[in-house]
Amino acid sequence: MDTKLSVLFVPFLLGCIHLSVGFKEDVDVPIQEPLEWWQTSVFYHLYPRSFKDSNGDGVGDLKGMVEKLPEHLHDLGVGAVWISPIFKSPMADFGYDISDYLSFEPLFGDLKDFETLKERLHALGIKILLDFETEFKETVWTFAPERNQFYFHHFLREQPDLNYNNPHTREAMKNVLRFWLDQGVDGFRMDAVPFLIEDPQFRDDPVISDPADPSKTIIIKTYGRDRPESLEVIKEWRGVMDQYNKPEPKVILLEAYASLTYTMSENLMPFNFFLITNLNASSTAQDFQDVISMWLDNMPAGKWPNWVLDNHDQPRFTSRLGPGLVDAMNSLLLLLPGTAILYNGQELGMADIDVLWEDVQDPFGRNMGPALYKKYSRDPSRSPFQWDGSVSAGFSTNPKPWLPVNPNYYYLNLEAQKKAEVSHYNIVKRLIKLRQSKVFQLGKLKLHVLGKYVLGFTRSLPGEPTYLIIINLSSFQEEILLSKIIPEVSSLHVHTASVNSEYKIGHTVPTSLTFSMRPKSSLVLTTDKIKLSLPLSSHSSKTEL
Ligand SMILES: *[C@@H]1O[C@H](CO)[C@@H](O)[C@H](O)[C@H]1NC(C)=O
Ligand SMILES: *[C@@H]1O[C@H](CO)[C@@H](O)[C@H](O)[C@H]1NC(C)=O
Ligand SMILES: [Ca+2]
Repeated sequence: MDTKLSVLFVPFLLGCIHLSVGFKEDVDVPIQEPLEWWQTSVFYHLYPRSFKDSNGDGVGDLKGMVEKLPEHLHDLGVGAVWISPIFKSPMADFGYDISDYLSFEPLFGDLKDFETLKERLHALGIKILLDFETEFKETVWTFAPERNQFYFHHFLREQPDLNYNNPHTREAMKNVLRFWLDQGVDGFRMDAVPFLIEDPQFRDDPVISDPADPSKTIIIKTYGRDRPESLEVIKEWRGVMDQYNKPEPKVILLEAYASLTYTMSENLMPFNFFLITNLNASSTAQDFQDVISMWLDNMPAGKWPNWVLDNHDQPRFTSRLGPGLVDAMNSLLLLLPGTAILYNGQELGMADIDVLWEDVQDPFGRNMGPALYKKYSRDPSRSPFQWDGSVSAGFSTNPKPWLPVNPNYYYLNLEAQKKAEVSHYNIVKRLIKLRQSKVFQLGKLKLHVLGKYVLGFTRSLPGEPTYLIIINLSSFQEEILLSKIIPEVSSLHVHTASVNSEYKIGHTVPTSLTFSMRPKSSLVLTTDKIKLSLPLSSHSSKTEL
């Protein structure tokens, strides 16, 4: 797995007015108004094998999505979903090895099921994006006896590279886009973009010994990546999509294993994985500030930021940063300026599972053998969605789904969290609603290092209430004084508090006195009046999940 993940985000802009509002306090970067759907929506990344199984074979499918997805996303307030590959595939890499781009893998369902899903989502105003694999995807040549020739593949041997230097290949792939656009999809997520065009000289990439296991070697992909010609191919695809821009623009989410300078070029906005790759359980408030600033400071004028904490290739943030930070990290993701992408289960605070060697499914884990699979397998973050406390967490009637359900499902599940007065789910829902307000869409961001392990950030816009988000990352004794950040008011109101916080919605916090927060807790404070007003002492003792 390459850890330098980033994704490009290619928007399709219609005529826009320029408004001089910058996200960073000190820079005036024009933002184009009115904002478009892909800027104001929360995106939901769905891993299809693990969302909902309709027929008891233990694998999620399209009928299961029809049953659960529209209602779930509507309740949560999500505006768009992108579904990891469901195309016809030999399943050497669970759908990332595609054999037919124009039909679905029967395991998942058929075009009719997709049509029903799309219609139900669109009826609720929710956009749908498909995964568009740019390669039938270890830089090596494999001999194909049927052709008496070697073929080239960057990834598994089942994923031969397409030759994008061939105009027929390029046209065929454009026709794939047209086919799905005609079916009414609202956009695509594209994979492995820096590898589109191979080195014309087919030079050998350097081989070094694997630092993790000196008995193995790894290939440093050098010549066949980040080639400028790959950007040309993407521009052609954009051209195709531009013809479908009415009534609303289509988007492409582009995943690229590439450097900032490469992905920030041209008309592309890299999809931002720094919160995944550059933070860990010992990161300080200053580290958080640096990682957030690195993105915003490198973003060219007029571009739109985006934030990702989890995906199907990485351990969940509850493992990377610590299980106590569920609400804190979701608040960060949802209240920073720009588009937020939620990975299914993140809204519940789902955690990685432990997988025994005999149960390993991910080929990248299996290929590493019993000693190393835990380091490489992507199974832990792909466990079935936890719907309720019944058999297999309500994911399947099959008691043995393709991957084990997390054993915490009996209390950590959607049904229980919907009922609880305070829960991760209800907090995400409340924050998704909050981020629809102008101050979160257009307001300035100011980051504050309030203590070594206390991070704060404000969002403000003239004429709107100011919001201050505080996250206690630590277990160190530190006290903070809010008047240093917001001197103009004597008190702030709690808009949202994390499940593990001693504060509740409506509490008032004086800014002129020092105050403290529980470890790993977070608060969304505002200068606005919160309808429900409570004295600090009346802590609710209702069920909390
Ligand atoms: C954790 O991340 C910080 C930056 O956020 C870095 O300085 C530190 O070296 C990392 N620690 C580990 C153990 O990777
Ligand atoms: C963060 O939590 C730790 C552990 O309880 C506590 O000692 C510290 O004072 C808290 N920080 C703030 C700013 O409240
Ligand atoms: Ca199924």
